[in-house]
Amino acid sequence: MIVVLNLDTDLIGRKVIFLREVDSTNEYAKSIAPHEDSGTVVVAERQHSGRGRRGRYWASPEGGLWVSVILKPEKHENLTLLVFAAALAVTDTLEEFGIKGRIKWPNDVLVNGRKICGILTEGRAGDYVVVGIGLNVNNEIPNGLSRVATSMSLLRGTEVSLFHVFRSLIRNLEGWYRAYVDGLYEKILKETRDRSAVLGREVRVVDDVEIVGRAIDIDAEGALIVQTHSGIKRVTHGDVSLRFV
Ligand code: BT5
Repeated sequence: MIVVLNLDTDLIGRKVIFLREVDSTNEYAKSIAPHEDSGTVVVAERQHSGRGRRGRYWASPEGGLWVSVILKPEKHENLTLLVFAAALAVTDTLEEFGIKGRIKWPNDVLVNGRKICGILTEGRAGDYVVVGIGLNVNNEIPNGLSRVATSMSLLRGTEVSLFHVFRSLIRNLEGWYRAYVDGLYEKILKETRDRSAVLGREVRVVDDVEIVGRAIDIDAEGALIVQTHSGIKRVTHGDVSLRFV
């Protein structure tokens, strides 16, 4: 069954497609993106094949917020900043529920060092971008992840209204997306640095080669600057994984 509801928002969420169950809201959003307006939101109660980066699994049982937003910015430059804009919207929403989230470059939001949200941005250059956001709200955290993940209800000690979280997230996404479209890159970068879980910490960046050092900055393009024994390295947002040392 598909329920379509229209919210009174200017851009994001003007149209919301609500699904009880889907493989992945990102896959669904990509399949309809060419024919949808910018701002259409796909949200599902459950995903049976929720995905992280590099085909990794994203646990998506009922009770969490599994959302994908179709965006059609005129300029597709610097999508890393769009990921940051989404992460900022998530931290704003957490704040509204009394939870302090920190952004783990490039695409996670952590609370007390545990992952509460992951963001997966995909798209077709010049055409559309799908920003997928998985936020643990009232859902159970699978056993295998209980030491590394958390949820809003675990942190608050009580269930929270999924609809209120959703509405807040859509509003905040709209605000930060406008900042992105208006080219307020410095604002996005400053807030991302201020809310970073990474800057000043010893990190290990795992890619084709491994980089170990202290994360010292996020540059204008959104790359992470790491001070290593052999000099300064610049790590761009790709499929890298970042661990704390
Ligand atoms: C991410 O990937 O963090 C991006 C996750 C994006 C999920 C959203 S939900 C809506 C939309 N539709 C989709 O199909 N995806 C998007 P990555 O950085 O690769 O992290 C994946 C890793 O996070 C896994 O290998 C697990 O270790 C961990 N993980 C899986 N499920 C989790 C959960 N519910 N909460 C916290 N951590 C989780």
